[in-house]
Amino acid sequence: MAVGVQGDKNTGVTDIDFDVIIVGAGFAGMYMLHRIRGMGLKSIVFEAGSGVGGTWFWNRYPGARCDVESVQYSYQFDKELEQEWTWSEKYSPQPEILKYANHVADRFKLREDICFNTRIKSSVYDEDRTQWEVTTDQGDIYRSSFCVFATGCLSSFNLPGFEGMDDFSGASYHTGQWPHEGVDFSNLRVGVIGTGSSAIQSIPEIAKQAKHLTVFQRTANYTIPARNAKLEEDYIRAVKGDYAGLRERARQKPAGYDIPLNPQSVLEVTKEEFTSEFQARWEKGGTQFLGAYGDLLLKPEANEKAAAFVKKMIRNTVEDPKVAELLCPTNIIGCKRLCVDTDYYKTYNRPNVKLVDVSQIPIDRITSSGIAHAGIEYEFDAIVYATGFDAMTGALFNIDIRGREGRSLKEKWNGGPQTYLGLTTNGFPNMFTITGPGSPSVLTNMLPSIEQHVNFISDCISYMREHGHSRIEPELNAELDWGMHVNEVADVSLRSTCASWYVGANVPGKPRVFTPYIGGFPRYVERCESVVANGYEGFSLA
Ligand code: N01
Repeated sequence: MAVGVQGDKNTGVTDIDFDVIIVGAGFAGMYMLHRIRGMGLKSIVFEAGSGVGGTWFWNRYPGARCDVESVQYSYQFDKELEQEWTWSEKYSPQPEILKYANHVADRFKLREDICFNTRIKSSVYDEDRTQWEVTTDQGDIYRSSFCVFATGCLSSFNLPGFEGMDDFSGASYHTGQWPHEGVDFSNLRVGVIGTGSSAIQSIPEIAKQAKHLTVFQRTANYTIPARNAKLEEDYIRAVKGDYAGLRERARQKPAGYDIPLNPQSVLEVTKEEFTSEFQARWEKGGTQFLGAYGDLLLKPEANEKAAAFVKKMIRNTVEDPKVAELLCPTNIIGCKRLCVDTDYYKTYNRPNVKLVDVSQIPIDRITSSGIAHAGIEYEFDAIVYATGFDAMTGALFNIDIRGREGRSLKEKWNGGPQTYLGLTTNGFPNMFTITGPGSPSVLTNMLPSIEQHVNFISDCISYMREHGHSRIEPELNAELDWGMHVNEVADVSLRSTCASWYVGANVPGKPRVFTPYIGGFPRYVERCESVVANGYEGFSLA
């Protein structure tokens, strides 16, 4: 199957010694580079793609857009940048977000220190030199005092090993590795495997083009209408007039995202009241639906009220009752990531769209002409794998990372990731992960979470220089305590109770651990600030 973007492999870099090597030129790597350069240090970014943008560089499938409102899914470190950039829609489409990433790269002249089309193969800590030795896919070796992995949480795509995939004579695509030139599905018979966020965004768009579309669903997902819209000038003016206030309000919210949250219990109000609240939030659209009541993700009986409302909306929308039932999820709403869509359920009323349930009998195999399932062979011209990612650890494990005494990160994390604050791990000195496992990351608005991590790392490096330290590493006890805390808070939430990618359930053989920190952005920031205020408590500095 042909995926990926090829490009010029020549790095063109002549120096080999850096203060900081950064891996990845998405939003995390770009801001990291900007901060490090601002400190007068020498840094370089290695990026596998031919351009900046990370997630937004690779995920170009039809209908791709962010489901966090754009005015909040943006950098806040530079006030002029905030004022000069104007978002066109409530949820901007992928090309606009990529344009923003490119604008930032140009505005801060980042490209000159980014080495594109270069994948890092290994990163090994050299104890004698107290340096990281980083090797590229061209065999070039670079060294640095610090190594920062800005490799993304959802960047290593997951392609289930269906038998016969290479036999298919048509075209194959993965939503996370979409061809840059786009795909024309006109007059084609298309099969889509998966019904997560990427599928739910792309299915309505593919259905409009394709001659026929068949969707293979293993688990039905909850999705809320986006109600996307062009942003009015008055709204933009108001946001730009009070960006500081918006950012501050967002910082106080658990997801670092300013949406209306009602702390009340749904179990304390009447059916009329909660139905009207759910209806209002359904009409408003987006993930704020789950903010309707404070206990929706804490108590199954509370969750059931919201789930029942969405199922009623599905049954009201989908004309064929059998298809409607198949689309009604049976699990907790919000346990798997809540999706946001435009016309997803309505798409199943189209005569050219068919839903196939693969929950009881798995897909048998891919054949030369399509997909075989339960004794039927479906014929396709194109297959779209919307099968997600090896989340949180996949991109890190694609690199052979070795710390003290040659210990491999993959081996250390064999039973699940172990980190201190999701930023560092014992045995791997001077190494940082941005939005790593054990940090709020994917449960928050990624942009403020990225900025908070980059600021922590930059301030830490400054502190070390000011105090004559050249080495930092988290203490094992601090790491174990943090791990216990991450697990404790996860156990309180219903989010940890189903087979989602949050617990690694989508990748066979992956340890089942709830990976992100669910204690909330404000609590996490407070903890990081207290660590710093106590002279980098939990870290050993030398
Ligand atoms: O991936 P997913 P995604 N046979 O893992 C199915 C973010 N995101 O790319 O649920 C049959 O959610 C799998 O089935 P099941 C967001 O955080 C954000 O859609 O495992 N089916 C599932 O239906 C999101 O959560 C945005 O039973 C198989 C699907 O493939 C995350 O990225 C947009 C299968 C994978 O869904 C990942 O989303 C897009 C098999 N063998 C993504 N293996 C926005 O901001 C897997 N599946 C809007």
